[in-house]
Amino acid sequence: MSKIKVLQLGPYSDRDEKMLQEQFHVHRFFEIEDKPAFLAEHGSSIKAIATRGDLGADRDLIQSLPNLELISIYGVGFDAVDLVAAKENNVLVSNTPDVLTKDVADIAIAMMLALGRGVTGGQTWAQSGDWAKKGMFPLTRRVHGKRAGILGLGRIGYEIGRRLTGFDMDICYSARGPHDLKEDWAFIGDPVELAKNCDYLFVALAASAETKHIVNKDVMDALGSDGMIINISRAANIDEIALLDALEARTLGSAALDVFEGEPNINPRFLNLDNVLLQPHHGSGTVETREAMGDLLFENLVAHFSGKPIPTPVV
Ligand code: 8YV
Repeated sequence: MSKIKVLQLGPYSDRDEKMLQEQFHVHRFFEIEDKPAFLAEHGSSIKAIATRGDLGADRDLIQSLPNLELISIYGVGFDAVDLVAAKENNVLVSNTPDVLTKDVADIAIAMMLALGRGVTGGQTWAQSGDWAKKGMFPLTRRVHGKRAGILGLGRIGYEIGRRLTGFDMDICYSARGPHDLKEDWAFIGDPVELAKNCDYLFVALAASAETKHIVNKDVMDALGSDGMIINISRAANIDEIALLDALEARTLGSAALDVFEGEPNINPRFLNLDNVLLQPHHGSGTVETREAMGDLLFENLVAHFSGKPIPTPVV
């Protein structure tokens, strides 16, 4: 029997690509120069898309594949997939939840500590000879015992909170409503009020049209000149221009960011700031988690084309 045809939208690890290619006829769409010509010739034979959280799949692409059955996302975020177009065209969508939760929470904590305690600046101080020339590294701000706000208490937000309790932090969170928690974390529904009540604001919301720029100038002003924003979710959750303005004017203390508008090309204004920590969208980027994500991407494809329910559908 001929292999099912899958349109692959971006690179994966060698391991994952080999696994996909053994089972499916994979078209590496990102390497094809004349995409419209390819779609005109092969579009009707494609049954599945293999994409990533950052790449998604838009309406035009979905509509140019009339026999598409499944979009399998390597990533938990499905904001870049046009779910309405998928539904209209009876296309299933799967993602890779849970397997990456703890790694993303880990990097959020690492970013808070690294920026808060000047870890990268400290390394430059030691390596550049400034230590010998100038003496002690400038003092930083304490992390433990401070107040943390978590905007979006989903799986990742919750794991961030669990880790923060180890730093004796007072924790508050925003969500659609209060969660039934065993922890004594305070629910503060309004993002501006949340920001007023914390020193470190973690942005851990699943992005949607509803959450676009939820972190706006008012939230930044409420956080203030000693406050820090840590974003491991999606760039669209923050008004990035307002963020740059606030960081430059120092009305906001600092920001640690794993995600950017237009990534991987980031706004050059970020490059001149000393109150930021910039990471290349790698919250889920450990060998262990990326293997688990690759396995889930593959398992969803295999299940569907074996006539079974997909293990991790996007609801
Ligand atoms: C990316 C992510 O998918 O899970 C998500 O939604 O954004 C990430 O895990 C990953 O970086 C691969 O692009």
